[in-house]
Amino acid sequence: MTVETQTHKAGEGKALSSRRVLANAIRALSMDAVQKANSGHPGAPMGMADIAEVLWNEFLKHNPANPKWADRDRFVLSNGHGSMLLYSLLHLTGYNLPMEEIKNFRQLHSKTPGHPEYGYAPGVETTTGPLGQGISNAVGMAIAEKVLAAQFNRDNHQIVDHFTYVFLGDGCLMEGISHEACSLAGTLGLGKLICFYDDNGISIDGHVKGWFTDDTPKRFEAYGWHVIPKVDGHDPEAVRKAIQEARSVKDKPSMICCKTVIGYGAPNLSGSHDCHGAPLGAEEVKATRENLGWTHEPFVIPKEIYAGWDAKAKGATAEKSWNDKFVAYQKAHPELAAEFERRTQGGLPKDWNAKAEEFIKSVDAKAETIASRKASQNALNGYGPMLPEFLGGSADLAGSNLTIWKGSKGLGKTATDGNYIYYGVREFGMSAIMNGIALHGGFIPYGATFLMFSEYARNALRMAALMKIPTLFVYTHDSIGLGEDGPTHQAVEQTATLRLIPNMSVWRPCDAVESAVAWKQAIERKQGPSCLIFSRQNLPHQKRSAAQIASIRRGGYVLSETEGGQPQAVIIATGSEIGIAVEAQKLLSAKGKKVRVVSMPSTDVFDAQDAAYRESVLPKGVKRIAVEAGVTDGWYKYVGLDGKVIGLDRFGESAPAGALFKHFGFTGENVAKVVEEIL
Ligand SMILES: Cc1ncc(C[n+]2csc(CCOP(=O)(O)OP(=O)(O)O)c2C)c(N)n1
Ligand SMILES: [Mg+2]
Repeated sequence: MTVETQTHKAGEGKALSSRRVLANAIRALSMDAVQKANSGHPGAPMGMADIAEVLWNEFLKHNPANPKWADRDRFVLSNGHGSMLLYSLLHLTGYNLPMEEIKNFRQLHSKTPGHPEYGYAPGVETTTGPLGQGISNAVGMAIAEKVLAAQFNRDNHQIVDHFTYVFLGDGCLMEGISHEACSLAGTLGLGKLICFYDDNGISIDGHVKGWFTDDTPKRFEAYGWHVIPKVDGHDPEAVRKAIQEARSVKDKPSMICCKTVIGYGAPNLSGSHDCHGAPLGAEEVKATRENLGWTHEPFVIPKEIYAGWDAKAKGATAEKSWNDKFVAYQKAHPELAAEFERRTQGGLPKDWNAKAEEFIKSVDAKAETIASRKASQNALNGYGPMLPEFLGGSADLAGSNLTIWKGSKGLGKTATDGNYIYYGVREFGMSAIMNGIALHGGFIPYGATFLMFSEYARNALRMAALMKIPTLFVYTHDSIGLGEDGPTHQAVEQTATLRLIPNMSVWRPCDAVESAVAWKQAIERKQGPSCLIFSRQNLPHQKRSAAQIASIRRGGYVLSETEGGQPQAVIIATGSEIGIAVEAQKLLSAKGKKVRVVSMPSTDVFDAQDAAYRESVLPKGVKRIAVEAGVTDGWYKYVGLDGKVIGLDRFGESAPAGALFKHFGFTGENVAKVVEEIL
């Protein structure tokens, strides 16, 4: 098949064919880089090259010299397997991504990993590859833009005003999360979200007609989107018109459905899943060159083609014009402008630390016995007034998660002054949307559900940790302690598995004071996400000295020391089991047994402390017992093989919490008995 027979008139006319040449640069770089790496996905970049050329050369507001410019348009490649499309665009338009990096596609220490990884190449807005999450991140970015605009724009001062563009394929649309995120995007009327569906009829297993026959335009219309169907994705004029139309619709997100040919230009493999995820092969690469009329050697781009792509001057002008706008804004609204800079740079308010410490002291003074979820809400009320960047929410469990604080106001299609998102029953969507909000900047997103349903959201948590972004995941109803709802809702293995995610900080506080500290630590953590895990049931206040309160932030500390002399044993506990550990300590003390209680609300934070500190909390040679109402495996690294773990290596039961704690041995008496056994 020749280019002409594949395409749909697009090659006609001088202007159009020069556009085609620009697009072919993407095709050549993509097929050559995949060929050199001997792995990768040439099909999607070659199929979407013409769409990308129009979007990037005519519409995208960006400055290659400053990929972090606050008001740039966001571009998300949700079909992240097509990474060479993005790398080609970044390279060609003038980002700091030299040809060496393209040549090193998929190699160790390159900036061009197999899938676009946030933090590697400049201009990559989010890590994509796990299908469906990129579009969901983009929904978060569009929400962030909308809310930030409402908070900061003033008459004649539109300093927040950008689009979020997304490329996505059949895979993203098949994934359930795309339903969660796109449904909410419709409800919220995210008019500056513009998506391009790569409707090529192909996914890995072949022609999608055997497994994906949705009427996508109707589906998105039903969500309340503006849908532009049947656009020829190889006709730049059609693509341009569609983009113009999409940009003009301000109250609905747009879905531009582009008919494309996967691997466009490859004479024998285009239109087939064979070019989805494998090098074309030397022969086909050669034939594609001929078919496209691309006469240049691999990784050689002629000057005039670079010139056609170069976005540096245009980008500098665009940013300068924004900078001028910002200077005028600074003059008219100096405080807002300073606040905008603080928010978009991710800094905390000047008096944050002092005021937060005061709040923690006040919580300690109250000495309340309350559920830690209630303590969490109190913390939101304590910190919220200082943090206009809070953008909270819950997946239809606001009243249970207690994530609404006094300053919360629901976000809606027209209620753009909201700071609280009713995510509906969409745990995975919520989590990926929060990641998008965090990536956009200007906000601290937090969102909640029952701890059990962290499972529904799991890969978004992993992505937050991988991207090193500060998303806050709030989980309540943290163990069998939730009682009557029974084993389907009782988290047993979740806390342990969250702790297994690298760079995830996990907190399971034991009372109101620890809850306040956990929130503070999570808010201050900028290099990764945190999970804040709270109880449904009341937890007793623990008495602490000022020094002990100060050590909570070290993740683990001596909460209750034995009276006199060295302890014979250390009980380590977290959350709701701290009260039980302290009871056991008392019972043992009455029998003359010297036992220390260590509270360990965050194992990862404790593990990061220096050896001397860890030794001071858990001295070598002293027997240890861990108590946590969950699976036991993770605790053996602290108690050793001669220690004991009182946990739950089975699912719970439906019964009142008190009865369950007793039934499963979470009582002061039982813990004391086990301690005596090992002494
Ligand atoms: C969540 C998830 N599941 C599976 C995969 C593996 N995978 C990568 S691409 C792909 C097919 C995607 O089809 P489509 O989006 O139509 O891409 P095209 O072949 O058209 O480029 C699959 C199943 C993945 N990356 N993410
Ligand atoms: Mg496809």
